[in-house]
Amino acid sequence: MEKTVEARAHANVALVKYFGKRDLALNLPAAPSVSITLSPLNTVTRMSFTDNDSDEIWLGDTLADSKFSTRISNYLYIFRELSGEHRGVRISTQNNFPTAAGLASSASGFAALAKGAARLFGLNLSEAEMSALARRGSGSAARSICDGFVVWHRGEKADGSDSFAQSIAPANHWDVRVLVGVTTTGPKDIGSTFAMERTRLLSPYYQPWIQTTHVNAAEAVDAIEQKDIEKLGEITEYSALAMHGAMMATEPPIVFLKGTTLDVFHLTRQLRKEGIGAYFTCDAGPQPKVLCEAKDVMTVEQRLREFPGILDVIHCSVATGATAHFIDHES
Ligand code: 2P0
Repeated sequence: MEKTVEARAHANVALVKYFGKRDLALNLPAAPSVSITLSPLNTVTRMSFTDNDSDEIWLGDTLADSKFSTRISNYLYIFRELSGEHRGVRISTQNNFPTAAGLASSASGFAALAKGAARLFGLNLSEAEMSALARRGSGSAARSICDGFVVWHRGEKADGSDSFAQSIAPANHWDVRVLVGVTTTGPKDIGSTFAMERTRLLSPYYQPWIQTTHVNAAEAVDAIEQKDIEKLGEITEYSALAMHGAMMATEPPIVFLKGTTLDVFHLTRQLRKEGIGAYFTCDAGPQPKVLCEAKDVMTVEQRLREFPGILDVIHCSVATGATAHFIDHES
């Protein structure tokens, strides 16, 4: 019986967003980004070698379609080259949250896959090397490798070896929460990679967006170190709105925000008027996310749950980085 690896990685939410690449093939970002690794949103992936050279990819109980399987097989080629091992791999992967609805499933998915594949293929890698490999699968996956509060460096090198994420502070550094307001569970209309490229090529606000992101990333790191929720929250809102502003200024425009998403942004402003430190963010999808400290979370969650258009609320805490280990039983 082939040995099975079980890998687990959490999703992450960017407070300072990654939105634009300096290299499309290597997923090299045009600017740094800053994130929080989030529990309970995770991907669990089991992997073992097959007795032939074909890969077999399962999404839960369903065999993946050829487009998805090809993306995974192409990605595994990196591990085959590094290890010299060319056997096929059987993979079964499961998210505990909706896929492709702006909840960063590719981040936890590729982080778990990278971590599991490194273990299966017997590669002994540093966390920075691990993060850079996860990045090749999906940019934001670089951050899901790491513990707690995370910065992903832009890097300067053409080969991307200096573009990896690292923890700024561990998960227990500061008890902040992120409440994800679920407005829809269906797949989104356009993918974030496509939206990013179109924004880079067509938005007149792309260069200013990238310039401000450099400054905001450095300030967000300081705010996290100082546990300054007001400073971090203001940067977080600015980054999300500036990213959406840049993409909305393409022709034709890219608009992920729905009415409910924007209404939740105004809810956070109202909460702040009431003295509660709640701050809005949103990724390439319609789900609003609200950042606050643990002391305020019960109030913020209640207000979000009763808000019109919010179907559900996922209450997230700061999580540790990705793990992988061999398990005894058959996958
Ligand atoms: C982020 N997003 O920083 C930003 C904010 C979406 C909006 O990273 O092309 O799936 O695979 O590198 O990582 C989502 O983009 O894109 C993302 P690729 P990815 O979280």
